[in-house]
Amino acid sequence: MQIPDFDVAEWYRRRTFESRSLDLEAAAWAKADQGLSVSVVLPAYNEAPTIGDVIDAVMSLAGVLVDEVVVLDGGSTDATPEVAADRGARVHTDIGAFPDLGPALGKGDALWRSLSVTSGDIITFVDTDIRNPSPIFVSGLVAPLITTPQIELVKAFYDRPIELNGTLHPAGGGRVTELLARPLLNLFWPELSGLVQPLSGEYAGRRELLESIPFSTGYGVEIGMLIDTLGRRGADAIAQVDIGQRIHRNQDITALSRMAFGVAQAALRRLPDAGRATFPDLPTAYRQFQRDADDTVNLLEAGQIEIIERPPMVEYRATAP
Ligand SMILES: Nc1nc2c(ncn2[C@@H]2O[C@H](COP(=O)(O)OP(=O)(O)O)[C@@H](O)[C@H]2O)c(=O)[nH]1
Ligand SMILES: [Mg+2]
Repeated sequence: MQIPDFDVAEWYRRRTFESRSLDLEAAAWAKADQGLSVSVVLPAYNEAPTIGDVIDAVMSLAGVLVDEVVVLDGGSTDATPEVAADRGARVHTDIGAFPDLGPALGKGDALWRSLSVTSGDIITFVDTDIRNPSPIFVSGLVAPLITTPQIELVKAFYDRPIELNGTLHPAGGGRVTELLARPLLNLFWPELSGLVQPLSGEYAGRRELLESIPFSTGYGVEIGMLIDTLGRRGADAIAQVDIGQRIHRNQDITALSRMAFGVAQAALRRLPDAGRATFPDLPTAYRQFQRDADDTVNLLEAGQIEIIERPPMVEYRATAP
């Protein structure tokens, strides 16, 4: 099967929202009208310095856009569970959620287990190492789900500054995203090439969707979820929201290398099922984004990056005029 032609720019226009232009009040009314409940799941492994403020930001929406806040703790050895409980979150350990399965196999397994200890119709996942948390990380993600029935999964995107020697540099973060995930998606799943941050840890989905797809363990969970949602529900079921900026812990290159290996496994394993394991004509269009001075993010015209194969020199010499 060929890689399908897909109008990325058209999807981007229809399915990209700016958090500042969402009507959160209307979303809160619509949520009450439809009787929808929202769970927030916070995966955490040794996040005591940051998890308290993340919970406070989420809790500010309690009773309005949020009904339940649950921390999935991966066996932290610091004060993460105590801080979390103190700020009003319900704390589960990943092993407590499924004792028969033993300790969770990384982040994706923790998120999968969270489905069994939450009850919301909509589940929002938020990383707990965020240093600039804000309620918009939750409200901005659930609003499009509440107001648009066709949308089933909403991903956050943002600038990811990187901290080098104590100084923040804009847009230097997201190395696994830029060097692995987006190139892979542009090659094999161009329908997902309009996602600015496909690996973002902040996203909301409908329980019905999340319970019907597999979860990759570890750091493969986000790319696997996108590919499976695309396969089962189509590109229009996926949307993204600009949250502005996110600052979190930047991992060192050896940790990112392991992360990239997991992300690659989750993506490549899905090629045969997606019918994309044979590829006579790989796409050459590559999508990139630019944040303007007025802070809107734009999808740029696709650039063409075509790699051609020069024949072995002995063959070339033999046939060259
Ligand atoms: N429960 C649980 N949470 C985890 C595990 N590994 C990472 N996390 C959490 O998942 C979130 C994302 O992990 P992080 O290491 O920051 O990944 P990155 O943001 O992609 O660099 C953070 O809130 C972590 O605390 C795990 O094995 N179990
Ligand atoms: Mg992080």
